[in-house]
Amino acid sequence: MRKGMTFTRFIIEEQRRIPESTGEFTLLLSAIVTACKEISDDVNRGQLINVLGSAETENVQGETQKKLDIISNDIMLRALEWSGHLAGMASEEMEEVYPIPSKYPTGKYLLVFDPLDGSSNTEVNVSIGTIFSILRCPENISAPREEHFLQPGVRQVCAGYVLYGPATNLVLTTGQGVNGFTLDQDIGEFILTHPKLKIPESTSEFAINMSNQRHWEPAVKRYIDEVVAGSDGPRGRDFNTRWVASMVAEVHRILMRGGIFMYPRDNRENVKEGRLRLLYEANPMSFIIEQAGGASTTGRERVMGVCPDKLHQRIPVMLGAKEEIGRIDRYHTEMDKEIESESPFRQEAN
Ligand code: AFP
Repeated sequence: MRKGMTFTRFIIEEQRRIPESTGEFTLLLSAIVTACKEISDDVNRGQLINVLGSAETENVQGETQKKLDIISNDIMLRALEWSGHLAGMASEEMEEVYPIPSKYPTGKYLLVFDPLDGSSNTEVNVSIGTIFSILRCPENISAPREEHFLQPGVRQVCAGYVLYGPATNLVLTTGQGVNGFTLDQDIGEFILTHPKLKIPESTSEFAINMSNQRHWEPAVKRYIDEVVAGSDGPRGRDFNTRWVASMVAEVHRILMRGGIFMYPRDNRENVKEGRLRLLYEANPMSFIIEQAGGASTTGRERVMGVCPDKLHQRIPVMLGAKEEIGRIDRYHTEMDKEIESESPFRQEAN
């Protein structure tokens, strides 16, 4: 007899707590998880089934797609389009909203996803993952367009990711805390292994791509200079750094042992608005982090408060331990005040 509750039992018990629930959401989650098991299997067998390497195509962001990006996207679409629970889907890998084919019934939810985040890591056998977010389709809309997906993160019904690493983990929130599951390959079921995940408020571990240092804004430079100075600097203690270049792996590490993750905006042309995608990466991860007791910011506002103005919008995101995120926010506020006080208009007014 195996220990731990299966994912199937977990979601059915959660559904029973809400007497008016129709079961539609439970079935949708179950279909998403089935799709991720299929992706997990392809990722695992990678080289053996010839799915690694570049597909020699570009996605809407102008990034070269990996074969596995396209395969994973296709698995998500095929596993979910027939379910009857969705009114539409949007993916990081597709330029436009994916309508539910007319031969299938539609439902009341919208699904947005990044089918394979961190896919630049596929050839080196480093952890990658699928990120998803479920929104409600606005009332009386059966064929949603882009504008119907442009909802702030606070309106997410559910967010989750599946990490394909040494083990396959599913992490999920519906706004009632965060729970983590591990795939038992022998029985093909996720088992609840990390109930009620919580992030420590303080940390001495940070993740940022240091090679972008010269492009950062002064507030980020100041924060990183101070933590790198360690016990010789104003923070008076040593910090440790990690960078996997796979947001799913970074967020998972933060949920397991604390820390912060930063991908700030910088002055490179393609990173002026930020590097990560609001709908597919920043919002779902922010929902999970906040529900685990952490915080998530652009440096100037709460990520989940931002109202998206386009499907593939990018955004700065810094998330994790509350105390450090609070400090990063403060450094941005102080920087903006300083810039404002140096403005010639302000000096004239004085
Ligand atoms: P890919 O999916 O193209 O590998 O991008 C991964 C990602 O969106 C995120 O998961 C990483 O944190 C970040 O980009 C890595 O970006 P850099 O390559 O600029 O470090």
